[in-house]
Amino acid sequence: MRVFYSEDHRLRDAKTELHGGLLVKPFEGPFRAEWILEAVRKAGFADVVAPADHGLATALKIHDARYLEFLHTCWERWVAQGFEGEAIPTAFAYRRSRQRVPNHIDGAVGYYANSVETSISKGTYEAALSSMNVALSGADWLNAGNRFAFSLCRPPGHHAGVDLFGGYCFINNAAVAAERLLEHGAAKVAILDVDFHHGNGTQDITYRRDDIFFASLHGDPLDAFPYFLGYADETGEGRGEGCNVNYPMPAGTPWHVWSAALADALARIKAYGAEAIVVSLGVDTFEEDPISFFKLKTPDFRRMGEMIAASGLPILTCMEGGYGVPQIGLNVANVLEGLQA
Ligand code: Q9C
Ligand code: ZN
Repeated sequence: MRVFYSEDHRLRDAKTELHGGLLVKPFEGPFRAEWILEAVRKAGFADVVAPADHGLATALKIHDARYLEFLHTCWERWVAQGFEGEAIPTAFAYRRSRQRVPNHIDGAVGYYANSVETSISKGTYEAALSSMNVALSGADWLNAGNRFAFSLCRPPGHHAGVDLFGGYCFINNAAVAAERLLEHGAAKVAILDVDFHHGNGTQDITYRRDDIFFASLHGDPLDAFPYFLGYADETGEGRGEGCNVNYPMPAGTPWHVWSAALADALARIKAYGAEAIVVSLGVDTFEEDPISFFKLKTPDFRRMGEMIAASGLPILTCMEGGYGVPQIGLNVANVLEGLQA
């Protein structure tokens, strides 16, 4: 298994997250990638490679061009406005309002946001691009005929929609990687999202498509972020009807319940006829995760990898969430070990 990793993830180092009415140190910070890389190396995954620069061509098939331009220029526009803190949205394109992009950066930030805990800070765009390149390089490793790649993406991507950022995400790394597999000739691919949170961005991107099957296992949206998408009756639309499946689960969900949902998702992916799986790997399903409510234990992550590998398909694993405790590293390493067991 080749591991793709870029030091440029460090450029995403926001000082503020709006949490419980306070501006706190973000749960999503550079230390996460450090913990994960260290544990993965310690587990014997020594083939760690920097990504190639892939430009924007594939990203432009996933994201709106004006949105990418917004991400590119947001910080300099925010600073030019004289604002002294990080860019945090305050006004939104709400129900029954017009959907036009304001000229003022304060309005543009709100237009492109799906949640407000995620502030845009200096270097965010550069880090998000490096994370996308990490995912794309993993996709190309599969395109070259290899069965496994681990893309240690940071910042994560699965909450980023066609033209939306939030939930610590800016560019949807897994979706861009899936597009890359299709560009290389695959007819059908699946994105399997095992992060604790619903992959609302990925679902937004893939909902009307029949060439990407999307399956997500997550905390019930009635009780968990991102709240407004991820119900079981969201099955896809138009050509994409039947190509989306959600498994919302309640607080306290343990491995034996969670793994039954995984088995069902894998059966659906097989029936669909996917030629490869992009795994959106969040280890925030861990029992000690500070912002989540599932009860997976460290050895369960190895079983998770084994179950996914039993599909027999090529697998690109892209890092998504997982917070708070250094065991996130071991949990990720366990998934990788399970995959190639
Ligand atoms: N302030 C991912 O796991 N809600 N994103 C935070 C604590 C947002 C999670 C609550 C959670 C976003 C990639
Ligand atoms: Zn998550």
